[in-house]
Amino acid sequence: MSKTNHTALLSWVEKLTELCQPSKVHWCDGSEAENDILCEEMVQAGTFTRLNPAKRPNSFLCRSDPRDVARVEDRTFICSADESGAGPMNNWADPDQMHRTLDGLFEGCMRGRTMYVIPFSMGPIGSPISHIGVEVTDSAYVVVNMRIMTRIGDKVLETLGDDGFFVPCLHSVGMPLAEGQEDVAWPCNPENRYIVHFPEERSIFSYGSGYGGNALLGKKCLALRIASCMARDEGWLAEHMLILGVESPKGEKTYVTAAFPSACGKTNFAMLIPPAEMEGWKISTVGDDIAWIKPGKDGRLYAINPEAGFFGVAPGTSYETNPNAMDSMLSNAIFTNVALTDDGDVWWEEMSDEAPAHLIDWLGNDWTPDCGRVAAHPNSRFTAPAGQCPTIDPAWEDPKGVPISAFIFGGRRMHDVPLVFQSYNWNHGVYVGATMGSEMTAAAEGTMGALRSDPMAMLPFCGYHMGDYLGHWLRLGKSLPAPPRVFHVNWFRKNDEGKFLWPGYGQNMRVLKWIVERSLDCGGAQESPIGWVPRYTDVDLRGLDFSEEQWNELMALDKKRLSLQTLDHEALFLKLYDRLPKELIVERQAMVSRL
Ligand code: SAT
Ligand code: MN
Repeated sequence: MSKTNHTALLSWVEKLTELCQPSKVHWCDGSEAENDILCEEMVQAGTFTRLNPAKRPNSFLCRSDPRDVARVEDRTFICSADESGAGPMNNWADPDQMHRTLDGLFEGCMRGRTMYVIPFSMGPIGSPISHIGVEVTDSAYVVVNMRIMTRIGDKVLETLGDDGFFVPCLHSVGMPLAEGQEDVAWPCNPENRYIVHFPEERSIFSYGSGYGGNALLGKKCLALRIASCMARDEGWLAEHMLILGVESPKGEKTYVTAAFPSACGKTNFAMLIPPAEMEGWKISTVGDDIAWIKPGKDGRLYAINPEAGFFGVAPGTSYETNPNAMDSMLSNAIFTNVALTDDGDVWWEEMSDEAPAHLIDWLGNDWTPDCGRVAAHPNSRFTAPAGQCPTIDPAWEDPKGVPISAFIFGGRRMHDVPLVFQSYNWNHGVYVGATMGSEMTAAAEGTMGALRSDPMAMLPFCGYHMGDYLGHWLRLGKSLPAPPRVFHVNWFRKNDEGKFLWPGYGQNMRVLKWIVERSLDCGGAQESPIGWVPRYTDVDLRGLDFSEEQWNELMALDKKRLSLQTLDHEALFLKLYDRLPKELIVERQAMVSRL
């Protein structure tokens, strides 16, 4: 039974019921009782394995179909009214034609299944920065994950009222069941996947996959691709950024956001633990993946985390690399495609120094340390409530958001980019964000070590033309009396022997402290061709055995390499040529002449 009088919502759900022909419709209320029933049903169906309650209460393991393990960028479409609206970085398809394709796919696609209606809020319910979506799906796995990742259920319907705006999101695993046909543990349709966005309509359609961002439509689809279009039209920012708070020993709090491409340790940075020598400095976590940022009446930018949970990559996460993430998933968590231990707990690569002697791997097979295979899929995930994070910021659900003092961009750059620098001004900062990139770490991503340009870490997530997006950033900065300072960091620089020059992890607090000081216009720095850089004495290195020679090697600028890099930027600019803001060409010229 629906608990809403929202006419547009009711008639949309009715239309979908006719189209998808489910055997049942269930309006999700978001309660614990409902969650318990769905999880138990998935245990019965073989989709979920209940983990040992003594080790991990109220937590479950799920194994997906091995053909459905990650977002599928080549099957992701932006169907703007005309092709140029999507820009050269997106797959475009004609909206009318795509609607016809989708109508065909969705017709009868939920036969033999329950259709769940999930009203959800991205951001604290009722915050002026938040937005509401409704996901209609035939996957119970999606419901229980959305319940962790967003706020769902009756309270959202109440806020929506009788005529509030919502983003309609339709999802199906694309595997209808014929009369008497037995289901499989992870239904999907890998041959026929579509992740489709209609930016003008503000609607989302997803077919054929049940995994992560393909199916949890609040995350990348709504909170980034559709929201970036809303933000452009309404004068705010929807960004692929973590948000963290830095508290000084005097109790002063400064919030910053940071954008790193995937596999650069965003979740670790969001939950950083300062080294013992930096007594009194504290980090708190507002979000680890997405930031919605709006100008306030006072001319400052305020950010919320639109999500309510973490959907983090499991492998590599450990009590050594990120104890706060580990503590966040001690209970009420869902694990997808990790390994199962003999005592009913989970394990993945690098979780402990020594692997258990026996496991059931992510494919459900016996696994031993010498078998030559990984136990967990490299893109295996944990879903955990953000409120369970020990460092969660007291203001993380504040409807006002938190005031942002700095933007940080970063990437994995083995050779050429120093540890940290500050842009000279907002426009230069936008140039730094636009030209950021990361060296690829897996052969699967492309040529190992090659630089993948990823403007503002938004390459797969910007719902419109990247040139217009950069123009939007420039305009927004111009409208602010004192825009936040912009920085670039690189934790990954190596020497000629391939050894990392900077210890990283908690020691990144030293960089963060400098960034905070510079944002408050008090830290020391000197000019360089790429921006303001800290001298050895400008950074708090107390208690760290780090010589001035080491510092100079870490911060060295290779002018030849940097000049060559501006040629890479040229390749990006050529792609965006017809909508490239001229301010960025000016910045590039300035950079070249400084070099
Ligand atoms: O699968 S998600 O989109 O949620 C995570 C990612 O791939 O970045
Ligand atoms: Mn992400």
